[in-house]
Amino acid sequence: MRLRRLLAVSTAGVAAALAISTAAVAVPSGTTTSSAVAPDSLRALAAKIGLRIGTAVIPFDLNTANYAAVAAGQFSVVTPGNEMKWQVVEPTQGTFDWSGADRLVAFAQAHGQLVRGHTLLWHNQLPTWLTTGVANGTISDAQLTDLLHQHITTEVTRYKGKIWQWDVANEFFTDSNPSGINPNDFWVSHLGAGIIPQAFRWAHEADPHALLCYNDYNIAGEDGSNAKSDAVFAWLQQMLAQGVPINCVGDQGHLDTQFGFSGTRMTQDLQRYASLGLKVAITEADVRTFVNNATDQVPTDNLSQFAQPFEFGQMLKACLAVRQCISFTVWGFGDADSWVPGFFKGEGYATIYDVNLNPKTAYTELQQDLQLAAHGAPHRTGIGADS
Ligand code: 9MR
Repeated sequence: MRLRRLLAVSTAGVAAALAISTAAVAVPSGTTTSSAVAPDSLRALAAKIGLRIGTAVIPFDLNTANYAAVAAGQFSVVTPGNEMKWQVVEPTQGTFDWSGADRLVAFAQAHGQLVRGHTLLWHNQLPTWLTTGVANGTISDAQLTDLLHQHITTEVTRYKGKIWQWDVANEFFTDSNPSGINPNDFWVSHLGAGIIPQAFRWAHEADPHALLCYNDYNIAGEDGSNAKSDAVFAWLQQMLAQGVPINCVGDQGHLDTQFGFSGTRMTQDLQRYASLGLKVAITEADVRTFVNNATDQVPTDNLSQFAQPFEFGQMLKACLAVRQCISFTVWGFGDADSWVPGFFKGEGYATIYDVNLNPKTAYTELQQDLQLAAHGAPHRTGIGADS
C-alpha cells in the first residue's frame, strides 16, 4: 500500500468529579461509565468538547496489566485491529470465533468506552475458504453475494447496540489521479460497485442505530493532489442522493514523516464531507519514520522526533476544527504493537508510546492540543446515528 501518509491540572477534587461524560452520546446499551480516569488523560480532556479519543487494540494483550491500563486510562473508544475481520471471525465456513471481538467489547463496556467495528467489506483478510472457492469456481457470484449478506447480518446482529461506528466498507478507491472505485477490487470485480451501497443497507437493517462509515486512507489531504478525496466526495454525494444509509467518513491517517504534512487540506476535506450531513472521524492515525531497528525503533534522523509529533498534532487539530469530527483514533498506542515495522522496511516509531509503553512527545502533543481545545474548539453534539 502506498500510504503517506501540559499542562496537567490535577487536583484530587477535579479527579473525583471528572468521570467521562456520556450524556451527549447515543451510548450503546450495557456501556458503563468508568470511574477513575485521570483528568489530564487524553480521553478526559477530549470529553470536555464531546470528542472521543480512540485506539486500535489487540484484545488478548488486554490481559497484560500495563497495556490494559493505558487502553482504559487514555481512550474512550476502541477498535479491534483485526478481530472483527471476516478471516478471524469465520476461519472455517460455518465455524465462528468471536473470542477476540467479545473480549474487546466486554473490556469497552467495563471501562466506559465505545467501540468502532472494523471492517465488514474489504478485499483484504478474507477467509481462505472464501477466496479459494471464488477462485476455483465452487462459489458463484450469486453465492458470494449471499455469503456476504449473511456475514454482515450475522456480525452486525451479534453486536447490535454495542457498536458506535461500523467501518462498513474499507479502501475501495484507487491511488491514481483521477481516482475512482477500483475495478480490480475483489468485491467490485465479482459483484460490481453496487455491492458497496448494498453492504450499507444490510448493515443498517441489522443495526439501525449504529453509525455506518466509509473508511479509507489518503482521503483527507494526504496525497497532495487531493484526487482520492475528490473521488470519494463525488461518490458520497451520489450515494446520499440515492438514500444509501451512510452516516460517516473515516480517514485513516497513516502518515510518514518523509512526505511532510500540513493539516490545512485535511481540515478542508473533513469539512467538505461534513457539509454533506455526515460525521467524520480520523480512524487509524499513525506517523512512521525511519528507525535504527524494529526492536528499539529509534529514529535515524533527529528531526523526525519533531516532525512525528508535529504531524500527529496537525491531524488532531484538523479534527478539532471540524465540529462533525466525532472521534480521533490512533492505530495502536505502542511502537512494539504497531503494524508499521512489519509492513514498511526500516520504518517504525509510528505511535504515541515507545516500545516500553512510555509516552512520547507525540502523546504530549495530543494532550496539549486537547487542553487548548477545551478553550475554544467547537463542542461535538448529537453524535449517535439517529441525530
Ligand atoms: O493493523 C492491522 C495488521 O495487524 C494486519 O496485519 C493488517 C493486514 O492488512 O491490517 C492492519 O490494519 C489495517 C486496517 O485494517 C485497514 N487499514 C490499514 C491498516 C494497516 O494495514
